[in-house]
Amino acid sequence: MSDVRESGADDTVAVQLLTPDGERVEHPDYAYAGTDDQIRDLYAQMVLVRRVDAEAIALQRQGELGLWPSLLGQEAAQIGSAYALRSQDYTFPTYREHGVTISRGIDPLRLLAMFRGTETGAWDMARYGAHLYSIIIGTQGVQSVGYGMGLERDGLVGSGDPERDAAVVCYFGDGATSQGDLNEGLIFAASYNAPVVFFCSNNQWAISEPSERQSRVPLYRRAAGFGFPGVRVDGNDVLAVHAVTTEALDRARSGNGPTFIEAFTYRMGAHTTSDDPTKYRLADELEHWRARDPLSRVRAYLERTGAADAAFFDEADAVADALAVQLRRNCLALPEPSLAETFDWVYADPSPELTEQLARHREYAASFEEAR
Ligand SMILES: Cc1ncc(C[n+]2csc(CCOP(=O)(O)OP(=O)(O)O)c2C)c(N)n1
Repeated sequence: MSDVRESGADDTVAVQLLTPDGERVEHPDYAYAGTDDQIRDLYAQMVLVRRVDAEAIALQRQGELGLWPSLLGQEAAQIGSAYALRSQDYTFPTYREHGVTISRGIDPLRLLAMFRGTETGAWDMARYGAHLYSIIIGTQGVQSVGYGMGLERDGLVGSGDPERDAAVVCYFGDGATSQGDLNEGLIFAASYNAPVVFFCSNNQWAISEPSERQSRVPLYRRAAGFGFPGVRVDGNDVLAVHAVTTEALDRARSGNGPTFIEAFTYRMGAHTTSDDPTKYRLADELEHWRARDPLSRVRAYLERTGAADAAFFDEADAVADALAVQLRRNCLALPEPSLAETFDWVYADPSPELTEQLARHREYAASFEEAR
């Protein structure tokens, strides 16, 4: 399709193991090592997170959420990379990485609660190995390297014990690569050989700014300038994303330093529910990418090889629908937050000032009760 803008057009270099038609293909450097059972699991997870996403958009449209950044089209990048993680690894997600956070074990209701404004997203980060969402673009670059350097100094990198060695995945978008902080992170990671996988979901748009306007070279090639490997993967191919991320994580955990992964994908929806992409991009482009849908190629593979039957697909849809129904019910029933709770997650050991502020707040709140 010659009239379709395809930024970073050397698409041929992207690692691909499953074509848009669902054919498994070989690559000289990467292979998907999982079984068909695991591919079915990847598919079911992608169905699940797509369904959560659709329900969240519907809730926002009905006025129940303030905002929602959709993951539509990026399911393979998120689930494929998240499935390569071990429990001891740590992730820094952006505001769009719902598939990653759900995969880390965070209840999707907590994500809705954050965008409903009933909580600030203060989950137990150490327990889930997932930092809070990064809303300010690119900040997580330096944080990820700091965390990775901490892992290394704690002796948790390169010890040779796979149950112990850990790494960090820093998720960010193509737009974030234009931010200073992110580049500082890349430099520090190179200088200190930090165990960080920089995972760029190049969905080709930073709101209305196309990635090709922000970089003269495909993003994965920037890694060479920092002195560590960069690889472009077909971000809509869950098997390739899994294989490439697994390799990068192994490198990082074993003490061989950072990798930059550019998952070349496409944001099928609006930037957030506050955005109208028809103002800045063409319908043709959407059609071009619809044919590269991350879920339908896995489904085509599973159907053609007979690795899954109609009952499996119905079940995956039914599980996702049931979760959506439950999520909607629980979202509408979320309690109003109490101001006192905002004090809970500030310090492990609250400072005397905060303790006093909390006491004063409690007294003030109680005065309303007494006045009733
Ligand atoms: C430092 C900073 N500048 C601007 C913004 C406003 N903003 C929110 S999202 C966004 C675009 C980010 O694009 P990208 O990094 O490609 O991620 P995507 O939303 O496409 O996943 C911008 C500019 C912000 N949140 N932080």
